[in-house]
Amino acid sequence: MEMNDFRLDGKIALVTGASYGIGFAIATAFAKAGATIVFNDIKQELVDKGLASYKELGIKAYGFVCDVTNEEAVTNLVKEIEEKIGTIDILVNNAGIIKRIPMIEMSAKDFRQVIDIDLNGPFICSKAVIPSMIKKGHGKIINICSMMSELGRETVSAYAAAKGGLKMLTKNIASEYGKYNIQCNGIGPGYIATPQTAPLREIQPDGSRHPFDSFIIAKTPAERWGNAEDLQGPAVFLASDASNFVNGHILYVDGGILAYIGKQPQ
Ligand code: NAP
Ligand code: GCO
Repeated sequence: MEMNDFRLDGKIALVTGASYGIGFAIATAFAKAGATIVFNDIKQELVDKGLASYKELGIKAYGFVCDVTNEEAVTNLVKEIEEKIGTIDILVNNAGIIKRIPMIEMSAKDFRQVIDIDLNGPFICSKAVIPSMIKKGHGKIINICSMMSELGRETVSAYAAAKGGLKMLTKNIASEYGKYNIQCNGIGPGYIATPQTAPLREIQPDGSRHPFDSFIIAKTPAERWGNAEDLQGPAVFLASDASNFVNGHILYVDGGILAYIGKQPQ
């Protein structure tokens, strides 16, 4: 093994939904490791915001407006990237939403929207990039799963179903395309402080921590929420040649929460 195996020089990475949050952190780490960054978001103003944020870090990124649930738009995006920038070596299926609604109060429409973005989106994007990866003789797909790929909790039925499905889609892509030197793995973040989890960390009217915030601290051996930067090293590893024999694996980056029964209430 050479330490260069952990580098991404000369690689083109598409990170979906990467104007900010976890996707942005992963993309910036890829850029620092030498990759060319391409990202998409669903609104032009978000893409512009993302481009400005990357530029502030000295990163020349390429941004596109594209909804990951729109197969024609994704196919055209991949074609445009291949024509203008080059073949995609690394795909990170990061774009995702969550709706926190008690299941029996959730409309089928809301349930379907979460499944569409969080599970169909990764299917559509992976299907679009794999043919060129096969031609090129290598490829890396990283699916951003979740603790909810393993555990349930109240109000997140659609999200858990999607992320559980994404875990198995990861294993299936690994199984079906491993022979073409394509590795497909997942990253399962724990509770990460991003806009998506902001409602769970809101300071209460009396100035106290949100009950869920305190709950997560008690359930996490690291006794803290994760931050998006905690995911950067694992993502670079799974995107690099250093992980060429790692396939179908979900790497949980959760501060130990999945291993821990939780702190005894005082
Ligand atoms: P976030 O802050 O909500 O960012 C999600 C990004 O995806 C946003 O830029 C969003 O754009 C974009 N997006 C949403 N729907 C899209 C679509 N149809 N097509 C393209 N882009 C779309 O979320 P995050 O916390 O960074 O999470 C990123 C990923 O990590 C998600 O898959 C999430 O499920 C997963 N995850 C998060 C945590 C956590 O604790 N934060 C833990 C485990 C896993 P808009 O702003 O327009 O919606
Ligand atoms: C929630 C949170 C979680 C995190 C993450 C945990 O409401 O429980 O949003 O789902 O986003 O997925 O790994």
